[in-house]
Amino acid sequence: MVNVTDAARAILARNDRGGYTVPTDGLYPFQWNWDSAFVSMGFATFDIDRAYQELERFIQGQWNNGMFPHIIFHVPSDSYFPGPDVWQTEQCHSKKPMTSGITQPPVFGIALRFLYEAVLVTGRHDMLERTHTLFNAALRSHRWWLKARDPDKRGLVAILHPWESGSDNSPAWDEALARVPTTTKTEICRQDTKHVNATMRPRNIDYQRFTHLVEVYRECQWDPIKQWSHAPFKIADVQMTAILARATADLIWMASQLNLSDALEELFTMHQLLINGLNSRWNQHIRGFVSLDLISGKDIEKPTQTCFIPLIALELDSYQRKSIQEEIERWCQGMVIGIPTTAPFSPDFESKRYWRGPVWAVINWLIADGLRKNQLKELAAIIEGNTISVIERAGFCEYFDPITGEGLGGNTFSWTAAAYLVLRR
Ligand code: 9WN
Repeated sequence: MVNVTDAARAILARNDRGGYTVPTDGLYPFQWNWDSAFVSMGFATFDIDRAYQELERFIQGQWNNGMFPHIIFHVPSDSYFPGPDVWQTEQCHSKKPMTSGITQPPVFGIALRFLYEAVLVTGRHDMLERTHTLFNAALRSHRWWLKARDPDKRGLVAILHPWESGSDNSPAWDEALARVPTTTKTEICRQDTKHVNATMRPRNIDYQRFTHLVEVYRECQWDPIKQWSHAPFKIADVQMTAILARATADLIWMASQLNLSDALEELFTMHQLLINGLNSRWNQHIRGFVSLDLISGKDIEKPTQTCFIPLIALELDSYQRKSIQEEIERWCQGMVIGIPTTAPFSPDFESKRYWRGPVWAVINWLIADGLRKNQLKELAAIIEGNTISVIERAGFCEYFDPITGEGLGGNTFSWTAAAYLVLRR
């Protein structure tokens, strides 16, 4: 019988393109932002040099203004839409690899701490300079987040495109996305549905709106101030904010390890702002945290995994803890595997369609981590155990049907392999 840990390492080796890892062969032929951060943690369980390399290749795509783009197009490929010809971001990152024009969840800072902890265990002293370089890139990117995506200092950072959330077609974005026109100047040549059954992917109308948004921001020449004022889609996202807050806490830890007292003060201020912002988003009815639509001014009361992600950054009070525990248990009732990304009792739930119900290993990883941080260790262990066993049964798939446990989307997925390696330790 093949050892599953070896199989997970083999997935990472197979998706290695020379220092960076593609999410999976064919469907996603480039380096993705939050995928790479998770993948680096997977590598750190057995090859710390390669783990560092993953982040080092990633920061090659950092923009002059500090933004970490969501895709780095290291080498051309025509198996993905939209490619660099659609984004047209050359002026933002002179002499660097081509990139997309939007960002993704800042898991980078969380990964950097994870990697540096592994370095400390090995007692290696030759990684300091590399660590400093990565830390500085992370700090610049956090500054970009606050400046570009929270100009009103609410303590909540906004997404301007559903792709930025990483949960592209989540029901959480439905109402806001419905206001975005479906007209596009670009010819939409979807490649994803050549790799994966269309019923497991976003719909064509979603792609029209996704592409329309890209065109709006391209016309703003990717200038953050212009984008902010022209954005037809603008959501203060609690998932994004929570990841940024947690990553900021991890950078605080890094700064104290590295004796960077100047950075510490700035990071503390950033962290407090984000924690206050997140705390203000507790919603009694949903029994979780909710995002805010900055265009309609409305709370987004959709039961999606987003509501639980703030656990990774916050210390909940006992009432919130109990509510979230009960809610997660309720969502998992009758499921072969939890946690569904949309509550199964919601009319929006679709067990096979991408972010509208399927279980994602990295989301379980984050939520389990948040549960542990909040002393809900038993529930965390159940979720981790279920994630490990579904991967052992169904393979390293992109996501899983919570009702049947079937593996869906792309297979041989890098971040699913990384999740396995980290959760199985
Ligand atoms: C758009 C790579 C990425 C993940 C996202 C996931 C999916 C891309 C797509 O794949 O998004 O960025 O084309 O569908 O939604 O979370 O980072 O794995």
